[in-house]
Order: sequence, then C-alpha cells, then structure tokens
Amino acid sequence: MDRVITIERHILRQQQMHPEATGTLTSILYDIALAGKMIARETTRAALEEILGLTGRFNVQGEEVAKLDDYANAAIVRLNQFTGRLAVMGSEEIGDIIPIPDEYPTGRYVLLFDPLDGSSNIDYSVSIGTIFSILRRKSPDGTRGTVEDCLQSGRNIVAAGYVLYGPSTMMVYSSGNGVQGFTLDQTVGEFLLTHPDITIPAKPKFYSVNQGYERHWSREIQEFTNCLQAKNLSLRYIGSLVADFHRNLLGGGIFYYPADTRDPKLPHGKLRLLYEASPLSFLAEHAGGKASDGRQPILDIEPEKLHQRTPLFIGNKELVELAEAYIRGDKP
Ligand code: AFP
Repeated sequence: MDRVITIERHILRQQQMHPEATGTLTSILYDIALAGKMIARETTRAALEEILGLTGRFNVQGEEVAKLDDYANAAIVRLNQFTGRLAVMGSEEIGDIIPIPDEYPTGRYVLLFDPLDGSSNIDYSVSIGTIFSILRRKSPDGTRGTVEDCLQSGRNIVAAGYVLYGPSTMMVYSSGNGVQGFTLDQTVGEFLLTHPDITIPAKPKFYSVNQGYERHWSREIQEFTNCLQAKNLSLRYIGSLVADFHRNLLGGGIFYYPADTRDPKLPHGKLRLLYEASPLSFLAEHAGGKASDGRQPILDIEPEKLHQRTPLFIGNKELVELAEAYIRGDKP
C-alpha cells in the first residue's frame, strides 16, 4: 500500500460519501476507536501491574467479572454518555439499559457493546476483544432512550465492528460499505488501514467449535462436524469469539456455538444475540459470508430480551448453509 490511511481519515471519507451525513456517526466511531486504544493500553499493562484477577462480583450472566471488564465498560460509557449523540446504551456487562444521565442531552443513535469479550482468557494472555454495534433510535428525538431502542433486529444496524487485543491491536468495522481492518501503530497511537475491503476467502481452512461439548450436541450437529472433518478442515478454537471470528474472516472457515443440553437454563447456547452475534453477523454478511442460528439469518431475529442467547453459525456462506441443511434434516 503506497498511502497511509488513518482510521479517522477513512471514517471521514465514508462520511463524505453521504452528503446528508451530519458527522454524528463518524464521531461515535472515533470515540470507539479511542476507547479501543485505552482498553488496549490497559490489557497490556494489566499483567505488569498485577491487577489481573477477579473482583469477586458476578455479572448478570452469573459469570465472575474481571477487573478489566469493569475498566472497559466504564471507558466506553464515560466516552459516550455526555456527547449528545446517543439516546441510550446497552452493555453485555449490565443487566438493564444504560440511560444517558439527565444532565446530558440525548442524540439519535443507540450503542450496544460487549466491552471485553473472552474475558475468562485474560489471565492467560490470550486474545480478547470489544464488540459494538450502532443503530438509530426508535423513540422520539429529544427524549430519553428506551429498551425498545436496543431491542432491534440486526437488519437495523448502521455500523458494527470489533477491536481485537492480540499480538497487535486491530479495529475491524463496517458502516455498510465493505469491511475494513486497521492495525494500531503503538508508536504513533493511530489505527492505520492494513486490511482494506476484507472478504472471507471462498476456500475455507478452519472450523471452530468447542468440541469438548460434543456429547451434549444434537445428532445433526455431530454429523455436521463429521462432515467438516471429512473436508480436511483444521480445527482452531481460542474461546474468544472476536479472535476466532477474526481468524476465520481472514483465513476462511466457520465458527459455531450450537445449542446444547449442558444447562437447561441455556437452551439456545451461550452467545448473546445483541452484544455478540448480531454485530459479527453484520460484518460477516458485508464480507461475503453468512450468519445463522441454524434456521434463519441472525440479522432477521427480532430480539425480545437484552441478554437473549442464540445458537450461532458464522463464516463461509457454503459452510453455514451446510449447517442449516444438516439442521433441517436434508444433509447433502
Ligand atoms: P467469556 O467472556 O466468559 O470468556 O466468554 C467468551 C464467550 O462469550 C465467547 O467469546 C467465546 O466464543 C465463548 O464464550 C467461549 O465459550 P466456551 O468456553 O463455552 O467455549
């Protein structure tokens, strides 16, 4: 590449393609990039400062909350609550919606995020990530946002993406016009465009699933997995959705977290529709891939609850369709 394009320049260029744009979405994306840089700094410093470990609190999912989750959540809320751009926020870490405090104006957009996905991996220095999506509010302008503003299907997403904290920090996002990947140059503190117009390779290399749970899957999912093995795909599973998705986005493959019978309280698998599945499904579709709950596109699901779970099959179009065929009972 003969030109250096920072994320700011790129987002601004996208805005200029829409003469009607006010710059509000652009500013929200800048702030997410800034939050990503702050969280990246903390994740790297955490090990050194011995702040790893658990706070002893449990989040709404009943999972222990690591300190970095708190930091990441607070960083995103603090950067966004006073700007007058958002009507309301929703976070995977918080049970209810996050209202904009009364002293600040509200805006036209809704921000949903998982501040630190894969956080059980933090203590092992394994890649983790932040996932986000931005939608337009449904409630009237000038009022406080509501839970209905958050409960929208993925088809209404205006922009979505993630920040991956791995060997390098990357921000990958789409505002509906291709999927772009930026790598953080730590020395200058800028995200630089390194992966323009990402598309999922047509020939898949990987399948990613927690095969430790195989005995709890349906027969259809077991047979689908056998079929992937027969295709000589390599198994790769990190256990951090962002990292697993990112690898398959660049290398080609499928990630799935099916429903299983381990926990009767979680009949639809582990992953959250609004905070994890929908944003990544938006990216997958814009990268030429597909995402499904096994029966319908993830983006078509009308959410009923903020923390709704869904089975997820995401990645190469052909492989996701193959999973759907197995689940329907008409395997090829
Ligand atoms: P944690 O945030 O508790 O580590 O969960 C991560 C996650 O939601 C997602 O990032 C992974 O893909 C998935 O869970 C891993 O779940 P298993 O540990 O059950 O495989």
